[in-house]
Amino acid sequence: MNNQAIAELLRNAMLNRTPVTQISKIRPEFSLSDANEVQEIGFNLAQAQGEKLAGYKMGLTSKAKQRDVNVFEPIRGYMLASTEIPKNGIVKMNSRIHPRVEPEVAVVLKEELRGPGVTLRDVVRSIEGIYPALEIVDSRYEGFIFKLEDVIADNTSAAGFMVGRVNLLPQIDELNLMGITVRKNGAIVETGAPAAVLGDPLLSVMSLANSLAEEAKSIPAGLVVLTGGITQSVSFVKGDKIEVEWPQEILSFIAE
Ligand code: 0L1
Ligand code: MG
Repeated sequence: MNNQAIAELLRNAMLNRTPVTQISKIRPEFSLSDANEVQEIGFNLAQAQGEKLAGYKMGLTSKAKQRDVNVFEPIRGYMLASTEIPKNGIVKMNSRIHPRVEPEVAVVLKEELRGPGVTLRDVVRSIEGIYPALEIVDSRYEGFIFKLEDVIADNTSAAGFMVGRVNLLPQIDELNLMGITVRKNGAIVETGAPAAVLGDPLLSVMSLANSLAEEAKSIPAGLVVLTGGITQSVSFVKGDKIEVEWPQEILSFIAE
């Protein structure tokens, strides 16, 4: 199976809610460079079907997330505009396989960041807003099991995102130690703080800009950047209510 066919397989798995065997099992020689190519082809397929780029994401930037899926390197992917969930909205289960939710910090830039050589100071200077957010991940692989190459090819399991409306930029110095809880049906199931993300989620934005530069890409102003799950992700099923609580704002949804 070539990279084009793999990208089509993964896109169809998402559209048809049918998980597939890990690519690394079908093609043992499948490399990181193949995986990045499949992710790119997958984006082009989505775009050809009318999808729009809403932003970029970093994944596996916290120890909790790395242990969660047994993959120990940060990865990057993209988010499609059609997957944005309105704040306190409904998450439709009929387009999902085995979704999980994770609390994140989202960053929006007021000016483009183009690497290589982007520093943390460059990031801070370029920020328009820092927002409470959550991401829904939904691996297209059977059993939610994959290797590094598999999950990159599968666009880092990206399946949805919600961004809050309170801009935390004025509190940038306190961001790392803000306490966050995730509740499922009222019970606290995860707690954490943004420092779990590389020590500072803004470092995740820096890494993203420098990593995109390897493909002559930048982070444009106005797009959403998800910096990576702060805690382990939390699975949910139809009927569950999820709430991600920050000191300033609660993001919630009901799975229907
Ligand atoms: O933080 C992340 O968004 C990680 C995504 C890839 C692993 C997963 O599916 O949980
Ligand atoms: Mg994530």
